[in-house]
Amino acid sequence: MPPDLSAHLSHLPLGTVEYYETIGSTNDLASERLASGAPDLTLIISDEQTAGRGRQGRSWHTPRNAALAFSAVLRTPPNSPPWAYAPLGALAVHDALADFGLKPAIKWPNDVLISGKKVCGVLAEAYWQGTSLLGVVLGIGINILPEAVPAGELLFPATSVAEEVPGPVNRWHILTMVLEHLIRRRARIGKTDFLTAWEDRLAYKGQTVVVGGQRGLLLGLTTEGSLRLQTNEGEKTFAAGEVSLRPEISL
Ligand code: BT5
Repeated sequence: MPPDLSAHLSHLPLGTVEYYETIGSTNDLASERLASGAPDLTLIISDEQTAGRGRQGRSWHTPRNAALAFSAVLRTPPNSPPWAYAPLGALAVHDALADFGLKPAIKWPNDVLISGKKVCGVLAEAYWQGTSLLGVVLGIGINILPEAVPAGELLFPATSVAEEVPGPVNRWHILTMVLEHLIRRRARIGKTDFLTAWEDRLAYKGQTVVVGGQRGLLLGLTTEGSLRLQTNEGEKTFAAGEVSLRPEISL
């Protein structure tokens, strides 16, 4: 593990921290660790991913020396709502980037944008034992340098932290800040201020967007984290995982 990385993380209440120069997907290894009983806040961090995953079978590009890619094993308390973990990751990244003076926004449900471009993707995967939630693997990918942004056609325009902040950026410092926010915010899951914080940081609020082929005004969130849209046929709600969102402007 890079000494600089251990020094940054030393004050945090983490489980085991594993660092790799290259790996398939940090989420895959973290799910193995979850299954084999790894403690809460076990972290798998990799410089490069050769099979980084997005949602619904999409891929996530993580070349060498350019990105921050990690997955956290989260042991979930009883009755914890599984849908809260992707926004937990997005909130933590949002607030960490805001600490650098940036003005990020969360593109519902799980992307973090800067200047309207995607800088981070979150992949939360829930693992069940029968009907009880065993835990969640929370995977976070942040583009640090411009090389992290894949060349060619993307679902959504993308950027990197270095393109947005003046001066050098240390990815382990960003990781530390994300983890600090994550640990703090996690205690608020299930409370109204968790939803309010998410809603306050949503991109395109009050603007026309297209969700699952439906056009409408983005109103906010339901108490279960679904998106509320005012369409011509009245108010509709969309659960995360079923649909993706884009601003009307990109049509
Ligand atoms: C996501 O999926 O945005 C979730 C990405 C989660 C990645 C982390 S990295 C650590 C952990 N280990 C993993 O294997 N995954 C997690 P989605 O919303 O489905 O977006 C995927 C789409 O984003 C792709 O189809 C591309 O169009 C685009 N994309 C791929 N790599 C990108 C990048 N580095 N920056 C911006 N866009 C990217």
